Amino acid sequence: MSSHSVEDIKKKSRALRGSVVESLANPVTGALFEDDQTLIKYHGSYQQDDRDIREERRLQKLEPAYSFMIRTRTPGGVVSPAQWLKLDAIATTFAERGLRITTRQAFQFHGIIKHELKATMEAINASLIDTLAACGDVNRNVAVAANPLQSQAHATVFATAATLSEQLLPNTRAYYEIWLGEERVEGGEPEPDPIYGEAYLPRKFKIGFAIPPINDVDVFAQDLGYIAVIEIGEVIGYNVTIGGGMGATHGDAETYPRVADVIGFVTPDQVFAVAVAVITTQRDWGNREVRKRARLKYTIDDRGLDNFKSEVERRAGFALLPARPFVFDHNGDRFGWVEGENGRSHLTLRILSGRIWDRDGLQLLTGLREIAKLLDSSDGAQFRLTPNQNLVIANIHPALREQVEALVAQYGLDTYRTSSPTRLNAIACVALPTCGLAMAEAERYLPEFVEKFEGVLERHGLRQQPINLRLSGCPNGCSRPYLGEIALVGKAPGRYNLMLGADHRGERLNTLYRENVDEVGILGALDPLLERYALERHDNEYFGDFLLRAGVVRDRRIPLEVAV
Ligand code: SRM
Ligand code: SF4
Repeated sequence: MSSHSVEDIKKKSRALRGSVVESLANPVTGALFEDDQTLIKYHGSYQQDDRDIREERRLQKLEPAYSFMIRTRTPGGVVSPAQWLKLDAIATTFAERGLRITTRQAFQFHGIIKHELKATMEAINASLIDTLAACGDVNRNVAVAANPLQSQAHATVFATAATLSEQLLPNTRAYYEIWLGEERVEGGEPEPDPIYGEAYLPRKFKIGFAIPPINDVDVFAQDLGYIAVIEIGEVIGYNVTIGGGMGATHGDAETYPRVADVIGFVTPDQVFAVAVAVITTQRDWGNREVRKRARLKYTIDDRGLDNFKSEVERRAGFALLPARPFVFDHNGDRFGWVEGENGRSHLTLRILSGRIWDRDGLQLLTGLREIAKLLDSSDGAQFRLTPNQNLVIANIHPALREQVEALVAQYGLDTYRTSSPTRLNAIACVALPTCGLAMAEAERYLPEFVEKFEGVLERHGLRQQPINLRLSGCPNGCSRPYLGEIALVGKAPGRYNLMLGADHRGERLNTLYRENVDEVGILGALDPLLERYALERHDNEYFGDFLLRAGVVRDRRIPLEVAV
């Protein structure tokens, strides 16, 4: 869809109302009217169809099997056990594919049919979680380091992020009217929106808070990032990053992934002002003519980083201080039990591709339900989604630890104990069958690919070496593949671009190594490189860093065209 039409739809929408109510009431089709398909994103939902049966239905002259995906706005991915139980019940009642943890710490429900959309939205809101602005050209779910180690810092950073998420919501009542039956003031004008205006942002906008030394949020992939600076256990402020982003289009050098730039330091009380300054500058300067060039990263490259930063400082009304030193050591998760500073235990579980369901011999949904029931009455216990699609059960009272451990073992939730490090941190986006943009499999292919890849690692004595592996079904990059030491980016069914050589800290992009290759081609390309790595690597040298040192890839920290 061209920028023009999306821009028109937004402006004419009367603050995101459009004709969603009429679309929902239309009994003739399982779809919404076209413009409402755009607007519903701002309410946290996407219209999709089951691509596995698209062709079959076409031949039968049936409309596609339309259904809806709903995404929650859950800053930092934190919910209580009681909320977990409600979300589980919603997934069981209305959705088809269980609960899905996303790479931005949201829950997704897939396969909800149109006439149950309102009931599902009501049920989500009844759990005190909403879906407003989870998608669309607005600030999305705010990601926060899931870090279970520094409990105090996490609590502070989480609170800041949750407040910011609230402050940056669009100022419309449309959501409450359409889904929750709020009465519209008769003849009322659409609410003015001081941050977004009537056309919202040119494109989606993403914020992440990192707590070094773990870069689990991939802060350099965010439009706006805050890197917590902690002194003697206190968060004294944040280094600010701008202009990260992953999305690209095959064969279009105008689009590319980009790592963010660090532009300075702010104190905690300046977090909101700097966010509003960055967002409104992007609102006013961003490209509304060419949608593919509308992300903040392109605005910065087109207008110049220094220029953009000066405008942000002008709008914020203060100058950013010089950035403070920071060090990241990795962008994955830390699995198993850790003791928090708060006397509580935290357990990080591996959830393959974030998919939680009872299927294929798994009982993940049931197991986590039992754990949630156990923790429901324990004060402070939390379920925390990680940006790597995993799950932290946080703040477990010492008296309950053994029972949690027993349930984890009973329901097979302890795969973190036996999985190879590469399998543990591998990420795959959803892709087929629900994603309308997928060109190849990702989530459904990950287990098979990892197994074969582990075989290659084994042959070279590298099974215990953590290698950061990411699969995306298309170049949009929802698994942040361009920050993977190894990434497969979907090109066509069974075929991928093989990208290599990012670092382990999420600071350096990878490079295209083989184009449009199948599994044999991928494993065949990796085999000799892993052989060399096994023989030639320095102590503690990661695979991506080795590939750079060995000249197999080049440093793409400065954005270049995606070499396709
Ligand atoms: Fe994404 C579009 C899934 C994180 C970049 N993404 C989509 C859609 C909605 C497809 C569509 O537009 O029709 C996918 C729905 C699939 C499905 O069936 O569920 C989808 N994106 C996801 C999730 C669920 C992947 C996952 O497996 O976890 C993640 C949901 C995050 C959330 O909770 O909000 C998800 N998407 C990301 C990320 C990673 C991140 O944000 O940290 C990126 C790369 C970072 C970035 O934005 O630059 C990402 N998604 C995209 C893009 C490319 C944007 C661009 O700048 O070009 C699209 C396509 C678009 O917007 O046109 C996209
Ligand atoms: Fe879909 Fe592409 Fe995102 Fe994967 S990367 S979920 S295939 S849009």
